[in-house]
Amino acid sequence: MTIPRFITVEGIEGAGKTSCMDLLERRIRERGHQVLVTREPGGTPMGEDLRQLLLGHRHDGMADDTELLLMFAARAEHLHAKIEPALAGGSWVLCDRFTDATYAYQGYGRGIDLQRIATLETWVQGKRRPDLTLLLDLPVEVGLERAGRRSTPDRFESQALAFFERVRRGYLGLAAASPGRFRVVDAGQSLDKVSQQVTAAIDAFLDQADSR
Ligand code: T5A
Repeated sequence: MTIPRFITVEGIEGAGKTSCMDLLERRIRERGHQVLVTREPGGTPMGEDLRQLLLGHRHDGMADDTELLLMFAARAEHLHAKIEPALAGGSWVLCDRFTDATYAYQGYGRGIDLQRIATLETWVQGKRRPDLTLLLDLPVEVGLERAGRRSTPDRFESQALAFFERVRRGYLGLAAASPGRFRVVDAGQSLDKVSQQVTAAIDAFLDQADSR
């Protein structure tokens, strides 16, 4: 049996992660693998409650450290209750955002020391890291315009443009530092063209995983 793989999808708001997740799930299932589809923050009943605290406007003045710790609290529960049991049971896991989002948003966006994030990452995750991360990259203005078309802005979407520029640069820096794990997709193109790039990336990964 193929070793189950942990795949994450990242990108700024409006990058198109939702359509990308659907496509990835379909391609993985077509190869005969079970796959658990989940998201962060969230993925468990407690994680979804924390998501509401983090994304809603009830706590607009939340301290940056509180935000960081709540992200990792949700992640600890998610790993314990959902991700690790799924992988141990032979299912692949496909997650909409994971710890790269913490580096990008809390680290590069808010300015929290990256070393503190790395300490929490090791504490909460041990050696667990994604096997493949698709980064949907696009200009900030395009992403925010797409996201804004859809709903009223959440606590993150209400941030200034400069915040998202730092987040985007942070993501690209993370991808450059781990080229073996990341595939960067040009998400500023039409949905068809984005889908082609995502399909090529996941098919190549599946070919490699299935041949082992
Ligand atoms: N966060 C999260 C942290 O700060 N730290 C962390 O550790 C974690 C885990 C989560 C928020 O929490 C933050 C980051 C986030 O701010 P979320 O709901 O997961 O929020 O993330 P969002 O980015 O807000 O989700 P969005 O739904 O806005 O983005 P998507 O999923 O990337 O965008 P999607 O697919 O819904 O597309 C948006 C719109 O664009 C259209 C779609 O049809 C849709 O209308 N679209 C396109 N239009 C034209 N061309 C294309 N190629 C298109 N692709 C999509």
